[in-house]
Amino acid sequence: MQDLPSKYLLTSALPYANGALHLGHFAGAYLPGDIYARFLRAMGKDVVWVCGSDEHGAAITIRAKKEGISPKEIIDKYHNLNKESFAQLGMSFDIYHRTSAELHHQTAQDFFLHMVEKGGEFDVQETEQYYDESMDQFLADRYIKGTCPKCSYDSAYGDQCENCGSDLSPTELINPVSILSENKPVLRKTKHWFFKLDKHSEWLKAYISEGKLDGKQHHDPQKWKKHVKGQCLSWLDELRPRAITRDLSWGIPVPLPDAEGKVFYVWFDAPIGYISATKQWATDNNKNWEDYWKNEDSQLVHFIGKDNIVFHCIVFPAMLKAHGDFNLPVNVPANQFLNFEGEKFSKSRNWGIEIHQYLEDFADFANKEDALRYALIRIMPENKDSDFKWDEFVDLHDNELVANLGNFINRVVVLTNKYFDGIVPAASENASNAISGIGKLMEEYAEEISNFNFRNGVSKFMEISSFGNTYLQDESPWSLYKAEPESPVIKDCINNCIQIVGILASLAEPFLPFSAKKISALLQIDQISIAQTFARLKEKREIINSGHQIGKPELLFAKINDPKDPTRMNLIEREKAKLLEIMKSALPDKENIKETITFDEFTKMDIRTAKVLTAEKVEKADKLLQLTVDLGIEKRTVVSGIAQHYKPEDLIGVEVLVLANLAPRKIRGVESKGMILMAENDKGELCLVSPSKPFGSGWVVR
Ligand code: B3M
Ligand code: ZN
Repeated sequence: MQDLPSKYLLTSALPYANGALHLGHFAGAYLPGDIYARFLRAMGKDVVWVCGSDEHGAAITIRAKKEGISPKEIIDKYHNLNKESFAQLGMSFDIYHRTSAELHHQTAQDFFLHMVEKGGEFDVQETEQYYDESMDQFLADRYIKGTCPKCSYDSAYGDQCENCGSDLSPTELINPVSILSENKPVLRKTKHWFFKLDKHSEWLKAYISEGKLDGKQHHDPQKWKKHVKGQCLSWLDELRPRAITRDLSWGIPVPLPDAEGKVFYVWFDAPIGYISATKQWATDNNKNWEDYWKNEDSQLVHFIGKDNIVFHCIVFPAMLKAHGDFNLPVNVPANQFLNFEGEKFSKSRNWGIEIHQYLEDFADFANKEDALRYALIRIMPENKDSDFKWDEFVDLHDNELVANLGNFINRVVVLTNKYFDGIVPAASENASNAISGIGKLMEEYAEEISNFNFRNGVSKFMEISSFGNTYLQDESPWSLYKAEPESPVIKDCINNCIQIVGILASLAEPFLPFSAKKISALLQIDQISIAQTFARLKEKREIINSGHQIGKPELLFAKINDPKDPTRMNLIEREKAKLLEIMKSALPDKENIKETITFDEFTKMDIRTAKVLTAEKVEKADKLLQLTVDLGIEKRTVVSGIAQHYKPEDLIGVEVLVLANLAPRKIRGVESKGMILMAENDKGELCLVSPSKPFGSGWVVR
């Protein structure tokens, strides 16, 4: 493995303090940061990992209005809740700061003023902005909802469409309404500071695509995830000046005489929060924050979810460069999204589980922290979206953590106690050759983690445990023990196994810190750093010395699905039952069940399989697509109201079901002959009904 740099500044996205975090957030930006921070520290590196609450922005004031309390009450509540849940799951932040802190306000204002003094970075422009006359205030982008001009989704926000992910400005919305009053807002003139992002596009291109900065190689662009680079590159051609001020009362005041009543846009001050958090940490620990932000040897890495890529790879780097003297990120290993039991996490539908809820529901489950960490690492959405399922959570825990890792460690501890009263037997010379294969696995483990491939890293870790299990099984010291209890072969085997357990205790730290502690306690050793483990292996020294007394056998983990003790499985069943209730409550009510029809009535419908040949939008109709379908017997034109749910290009070649004998109708001037069958859920989403395997056109459905 390549030598790693020695100094790091790591950041994880500052969560908005307006709500609790769910498993998707946790797997996206925090667990990966923790794995990396713990790994680097255990490799002997100088690491500062900062995080904290993002306490400005319209989302917080909206929440406060809804709950009828002050923004301050909201941020205090969620700052504490999130901080506490993180601590319980072992997030090893060096500081969990908050952007309402005085130090942060000062830092953000100074940062801005320095940019103003340098000159050339801002344009002050008078623009027209939406104003809610009934509430007597300008509307932040988040306070305006309307129809997305790109995908026609009808609840897009003024800054972003959550359906198609497009970045919007409020005036682009079709039929905008104020969230505060539900009234139609009017346009009024106001003045704002625009950061001239477009001016930075040339060097940003070199930085993103080639990893070059100021003509020098800054980082290896090959090490950036494809989806991160892809998203950045698609942005770089369209950079425009961005307003970084807002007419709001909640936020950091813009410190200029002609900016009264204005605050910074939350995305201007939030990333500066990484800097203020580092400053606070440095003050608390007698360190110099600039060593981490300005020293060329310090590596800046941002852990985030994919919805924050643009801000961390383009906007914030441009701010840092415009300010001058700051390091830019060497990598932004953003994750994609985690879904929950096949669907997006949804607060309004109560779909998903928040981390504090998990901790409460599973309070009596001894291994709840590492069980969750393990499952989330194994399915981490590193390069594409993934899905959390309770059944898989149980499988990963029982079949891997318990059956592989727990089982191996338990067997070794039991045998050492049984054969040697718990004292590690001395091995003969060269005995360790039998397990030398582990060195390679360890190298691969470290390589994968340093490249942010945590799924692969944890698999390598489990391979070491499998290696141990196989080795122990192959040696089967119990067969020899009956005939020859003093045999050196048994001593070699047990010594080797103890070394492997020692390695596992050390290497578990980034992924399973709670188990790492427990295993070390079982071995009666102080936790050994990963760097130490590598060093001892290289010097051919034992990880755990012969003659050392280990502890008595004690089960590390218990299976969740244990017929003899259903307590843990009951917890899972309870979670699944909750979901079932949510699904049931979303189904159309019984009154909507239609009256009984006869079989003859049913057979009047001529339903057939068909293939979509062409699809295009119908002019001036948001919801309609005009399709040509191959019905086997003939080709037909059908107009279908699915434009908000399917892109035309995604429909080509799809097999669908068509009600072929529906009387033709003219829709928007187009004659539609037949109807495409679809299912509709409680959110009004439409889904095509298709044959479950490629089936061909024209076959009758009955
Ligand atoms: N609070 C957005 C989010 O939680 C934002 C991140 C700020 S990181 C500087 O998605
Ligand atoms: Zn959209």
